[in-house]
Amino acid sequence: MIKKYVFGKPMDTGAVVAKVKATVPEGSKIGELTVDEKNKTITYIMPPKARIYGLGETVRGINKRGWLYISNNTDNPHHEEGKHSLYASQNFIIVDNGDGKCFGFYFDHPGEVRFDIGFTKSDVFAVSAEDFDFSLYYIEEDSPLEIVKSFRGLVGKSYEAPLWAYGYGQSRWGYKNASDIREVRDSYKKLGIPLDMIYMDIDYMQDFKDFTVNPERFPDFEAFVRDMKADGIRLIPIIDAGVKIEKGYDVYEEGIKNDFFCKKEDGTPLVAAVWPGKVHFPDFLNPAAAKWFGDKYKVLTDMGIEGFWNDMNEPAIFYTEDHLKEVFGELENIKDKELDIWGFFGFKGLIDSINNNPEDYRRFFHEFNGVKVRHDKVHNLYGFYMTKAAGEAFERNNKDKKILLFSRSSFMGMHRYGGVWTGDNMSWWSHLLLNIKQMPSLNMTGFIYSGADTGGFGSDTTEDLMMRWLGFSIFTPLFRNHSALGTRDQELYRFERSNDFKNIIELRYALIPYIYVECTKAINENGMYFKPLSFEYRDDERAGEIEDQLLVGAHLMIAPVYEQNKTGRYVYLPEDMKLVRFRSYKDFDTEVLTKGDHYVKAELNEILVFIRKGHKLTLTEPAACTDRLDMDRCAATIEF
Ligand code: MIG
Repeated sequence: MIKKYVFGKPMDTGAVVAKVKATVPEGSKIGELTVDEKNKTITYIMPPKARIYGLGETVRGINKRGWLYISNNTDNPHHEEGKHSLYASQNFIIVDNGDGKCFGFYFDHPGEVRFDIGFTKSDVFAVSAEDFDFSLYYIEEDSPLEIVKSFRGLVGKSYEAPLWAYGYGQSRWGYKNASDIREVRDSYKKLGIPLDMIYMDIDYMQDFKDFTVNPERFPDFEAFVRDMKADGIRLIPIIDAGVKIEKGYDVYEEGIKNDFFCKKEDGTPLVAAVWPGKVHFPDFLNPAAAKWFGDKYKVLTDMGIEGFWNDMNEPAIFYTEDHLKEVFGELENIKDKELDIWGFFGFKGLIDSINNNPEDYRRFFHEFNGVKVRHDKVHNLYGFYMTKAAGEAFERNNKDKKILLFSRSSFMGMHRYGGVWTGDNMSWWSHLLLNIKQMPSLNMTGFIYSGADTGGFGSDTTEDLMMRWLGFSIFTPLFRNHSALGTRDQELYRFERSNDFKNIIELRYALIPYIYVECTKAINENGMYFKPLSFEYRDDERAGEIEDQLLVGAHLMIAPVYEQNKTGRYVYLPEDMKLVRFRSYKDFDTEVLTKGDHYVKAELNEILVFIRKGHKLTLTEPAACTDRLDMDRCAATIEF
């Protein structure tokens, strides 16, 4: 059961699609919550055993208790546990109070929201927002999973990716031209490792201009797209939020002519800088601007492109022209002064304040629902509305096809238009574990098609990290190996144990029917594909604390190895299960294990899968790419 309460004058964020009539609260209590309008806070006193779930893509664990999470979409490539915000804001919470009772709520607000979950005071959960204008949806059901389903009914059906998007994708920031990309294709082919997608990072564009292709690097782009597709490979270009300021560039000229860019108080468009140099930000919140920008994707779909990733849409700001002027002014003041140590740190702070500066997010405005709104008030909607613009354009312009679409920044509601990847992680073992923990939280909020940069984006990966990470990522719907410019090459053919890599990727392809069917179920039933154990085994206190094993679809549990130099791990079984230890889709051994704790061996090339009682796993015969998969060809069936 869902009840809606309205406080102040909330903006319609577009997150909720169901019509719910507002209830007037009686006094300050809404179910278990206490609303304190004077202090702009909603509180809940957490019983000792209460577990808190939700919030989608964040740092830390599946149980969110014990930290301060701030909804404030930020381009921050350091996903350490000391951080409070990442690229996404999903203000959805589930409380399981530990006594068999649970409730959930959605705090619908487009600006900054603080979720202090036992951070300031260990038993106090406090939600606060500077502007106390919001709709609160209070959800009561019998279990956390039922709360998820109810909530998702409210926010609408999740995005469905095309089947081929469940294949394996290779990406790297630094592929410069068609021959670099051909080399990726040929190297995979030579080793017989399946591949479905090669991603094109910003270097494919002409001077980082959206919807352009550099003709020297990609002569006859259309033919190139066709040629790759003949090998079963789709090219997936990146689209950045900022539009380069350049006379004669059609996107810039049209944006100016139609007044589609975000403007400052004085009515002139904001000048920021990102990869293209100086840019304007399209006002995706303005429907006419959104339609215009969305239709631009047609430039690429007309050339045969079938998928995109939207980047830098928090939006990331390297600097704004105005703030840079202020900084130079300050520098002028201190230039000839003798700096004491505090003066020196002040100077250093000034330089560090240049990118993603909070002041800059207060310098520009949107035309939102016909009203002029300062950006920071609706900040968390920007990536959502960019992706919505693209998704709605595909519905208009590409009716006969499913287009792959995912974004870095997100908000509730965006799950209807695309998936997400979790941004710039590092090639760290701790980030493999973070990836494992992020997936079920993303699924709660309807982001089913999601995944992380496998192998890690920043810093140098190692062969063993790549192997173990793949051992997890073969279960994530979005399955992409991506890395940053300047880091160690990490395409699978760069390593020695190519046969083991081949076996792992083939196992993914053998699992695609299972993964696809289970994801489709999660989408159609408003359910989850990745679930924490606690969602199924509610009375099992041990299971409630397990965050490094996940339920995957209806039939399986996985227990990835996420530490270096390990040849096995402890696994907790909440019931008897059949262990399948895969070395490849046709080389595996099985063993029935009883409920309880087990130490389970898993060499570097081995993947642990557990089949739940009364369930089965069917594998198909893998192929070089999804287009060539015969999903009805059964390679093995393992039952318990
Ligand atoms: O400032 O396009 O998260 O995946 O490779 C970095 C270059 C911009 C950030 C994305 C990353 C991508 C990179 N982009």
